[in-house]
Amino acid sequence: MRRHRDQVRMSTPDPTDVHPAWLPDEAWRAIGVRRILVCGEGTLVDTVQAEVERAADRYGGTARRNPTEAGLPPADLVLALTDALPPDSSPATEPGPPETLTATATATTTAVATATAQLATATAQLGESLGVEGFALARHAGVTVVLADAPAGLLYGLFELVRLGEAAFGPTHPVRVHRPVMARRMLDHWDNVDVHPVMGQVERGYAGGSIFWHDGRPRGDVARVTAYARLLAACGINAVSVNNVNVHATEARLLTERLDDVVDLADLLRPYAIRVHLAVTFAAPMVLGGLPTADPLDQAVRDWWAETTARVYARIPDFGGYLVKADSEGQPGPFSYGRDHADGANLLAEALAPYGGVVHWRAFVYNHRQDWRDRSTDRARAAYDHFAPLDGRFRDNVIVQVKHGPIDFQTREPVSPVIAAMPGTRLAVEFQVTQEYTGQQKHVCYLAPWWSEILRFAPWGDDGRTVADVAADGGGLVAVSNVGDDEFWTGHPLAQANLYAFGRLCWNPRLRPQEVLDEWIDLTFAPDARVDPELLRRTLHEIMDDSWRTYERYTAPLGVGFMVRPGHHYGPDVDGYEYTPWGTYHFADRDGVGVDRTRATGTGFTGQYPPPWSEQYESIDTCPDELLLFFHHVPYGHLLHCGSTVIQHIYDTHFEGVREVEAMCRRWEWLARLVDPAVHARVTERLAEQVRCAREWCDQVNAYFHRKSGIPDAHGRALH
Ligand code: GCW
Repeated sequence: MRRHRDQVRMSTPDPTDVHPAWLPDEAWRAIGVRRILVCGEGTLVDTVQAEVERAADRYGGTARRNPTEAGLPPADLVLALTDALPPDSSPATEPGPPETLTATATATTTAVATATAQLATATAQLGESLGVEGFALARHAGVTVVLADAPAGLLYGLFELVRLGEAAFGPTHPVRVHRPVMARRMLDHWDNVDVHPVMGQVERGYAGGSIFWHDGRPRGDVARVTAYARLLAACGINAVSVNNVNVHATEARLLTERLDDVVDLADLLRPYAIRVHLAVTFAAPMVLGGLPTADPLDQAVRDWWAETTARVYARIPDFGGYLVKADSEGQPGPFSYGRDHADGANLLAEALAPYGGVVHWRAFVYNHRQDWRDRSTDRARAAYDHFAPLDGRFRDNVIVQVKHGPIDFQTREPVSPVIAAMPGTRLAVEFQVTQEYTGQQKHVCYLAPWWSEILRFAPWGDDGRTVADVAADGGGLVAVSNVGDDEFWTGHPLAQANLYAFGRLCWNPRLRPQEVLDEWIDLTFAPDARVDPELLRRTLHEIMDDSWRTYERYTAPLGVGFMVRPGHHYGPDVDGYEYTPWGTYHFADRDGVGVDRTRATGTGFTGQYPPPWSEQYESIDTCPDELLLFFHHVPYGHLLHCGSTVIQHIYDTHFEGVREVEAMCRRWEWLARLVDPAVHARVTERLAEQVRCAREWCDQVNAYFHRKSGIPDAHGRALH
C-alpha cells in the first residue's frame, strides 16, 4: 500500500496521453500566444499558473507570476485574485485610456484598475460578492482581465477564456460577472473496486473499465485521473463520488482500512477544485466496526460514525461527505431497526457536521418485490410516500438526492413530485449521464435538451419556481458519470458532449442546449485549415440536436417507459419487465395500453403534484401527449392532441425514428475527412449498431402492438 502511494506521488501527471476531449492543445492557442500575468497564492492559483505556462510554452507567449517590482508589467492577459494585486493597481479615478493603446505597463495597470473599479460597482449593484467560485471578466486597452475573490474563481475564469478563445481578446467590454447557479455540481461514479460478478467494474458503465479502480486495486493511472479532473473543472464540476452507491464488501472498506486509496484520489482531484465524496454502506458499523447493530439511535453506532469520520477528515480535510443508498434494491438501511430515513440520514449528518461535510441521501427507495397483479402498489409513488412526510426533519447538512423522474432515468418521465413536496429540506436533483436507458453509448443521444426541459419545469405552474431553482437553493445537481478507461473516455465519442453539457447546465441551467453543443463542438473539434468549420458544426447539430427525441421515437412510446431487455437494459423487449417484481409495467392488453395513475380510478399518483399539474395530469384531455401512457390507460383508438390515434402514433414514430437514424448515418459519412479518422471510425461503427438496434425496436414494438390491437397501419406498411 505504502509503495503504491509513493509511486502515485512521484509520477508526474501528463494529461496529454489520453484523448483530450474538450481540451485539445489547440483550444489553448488564444491564451498561449499572449503575455500572461497571474497574481495570487494557493493550490488552485498554482494550477492556473501551470496551465497558462504550458499554453505559453506551446504557442510562444509568456507567463509571469506575482510581479515584485512596483506596478504591473506589460501583459495582454491578467488573471488575478483581488487581494493579490500590487497597491499601484488600485482603482483608477480616471477612466481607462483609449482603446488604441497597446498593452504597455500603463495600459495593464489601467485595465486592471478599471476592471477592479467596475467590479466594485457591479457587486454593489448586485448586493453580492463574487463568492468563492465566481469571477469577473473585462477587456480594456488591449488587456483582458479576469478577477476573482478566491482561487477557484480564477480557475473557472481561466476555463471561460479557453471557451471564448480569440473572442476573449476582441473588443473592449466592461466587467461581466460570472457565478455558478448551483453551488454543488457533482458526478457520482458507479465504479466498483472489485469486478462485480454481474455488474462488472463499473455498474451501468459503457466505456470500458473504471478510471479509478482495477480488479480490486486502485488503477494508479495518475495521468488519466488528472486529465479527468481538468476536463471536469473546465465544464464546472466540483465534486465527485468515487465508488458505486451499491456498496459491496471491498468498497465498504474504502471508509476505513482502504482510506489511503481515497486520499490518493483526493490529492489528484484537489488541484482542479474537485472534492471527493464516498458512497458508504449503512451497515458499516457492523461490517467494519464489529458492532452488533447499525441502529441510527444507538449511542455506540453514533460514536463509531463520529470516530470514523474524524479519521477521514484527519487525512482529507476537504472531504465532501457521504453518499448513501439505503433500504433500496437490497442495500441495508434504517428500516431494519424500525427507524426512518430522517433518522438514518441525520446519523451520518451529525458525524459530518463538525467538518462541514454533507450526506447525500438518495430518495430512490421503492418496493422491488411487487406483484404485477396488484394494481394499487405503484413504484412511481414510492419516493414521495417515503420522503415527503419527513420534510423538516432532516439536519441542515443532509441533502436528499432525488432522481429527476419518479421511476428511473427513462427516456421520458414526468418530473418527480418529490421536488415540489419538501420545502423544508435541501434537495439535489439526480440525472444519469451514463446512458443506461438511452442507448448505452452505442446510440447518439444528446441529453441536454431533456435535462434542460426538466430544469425549466415549473412544478407550481408557470409563474412559480423551477426545478433548477429548487436545486440551486438546496443541494444542487448530481449525475451518474459516463466515463471509463475507453480511449475516448465515453465509448461513443459524441457522448462526451453529455458530460460537458451536464457540467455547463449545473453552472447555468438557463443555457440553451444548442449553445452548449456549440461550445462543445468549438472546443473539441480543433480548427484545421482543411476543415470547413461551418459544415462541421451544422452537421453535428443535425445529428445531435434532436437525437434524444429520435431515440424516444423508436423506443417505448408516450412516456410508458422500460420495454427494455431485463438485466442489461439494452435493446427492445416489450414484455421484458411486464410480469417481474420490479414495478415497471405498461399493462398493454388487446384493448389498450398505459398505467392509470389518476386519483379518480388509478393509483392516485397524480395527487402527489401541486396544482396545476395535479389537475393537468389527472385529466386525459389536458395530459400532454408525450406522457399520456405514464398517467392513463387508454384504448388504442384514443385520439392524441397531435391528431393521431395512439396506435397510429406508435407506428408512425417508430418508422420515423428509424429513418432519422439512417439520415444520421448519411450525415456522419459527409464528415469523413473533417474529423479525426479514429473518432470517425468509432462513431461510424456505433451508428451501424444504432441503426440495427433502431430497426429492431421498430419491428418489435410495432409488431407487438399490431398483434395486440389487430389494427393495421393506416399507411399500409408491413407489420408482423
Ligand atoms: O437504474 C437503476 C440501475 C441500477 C442502479 C440503480 C440506482 C446503482 O439499474 O444499476 O444501481 O438504478 O440508481 O441505485
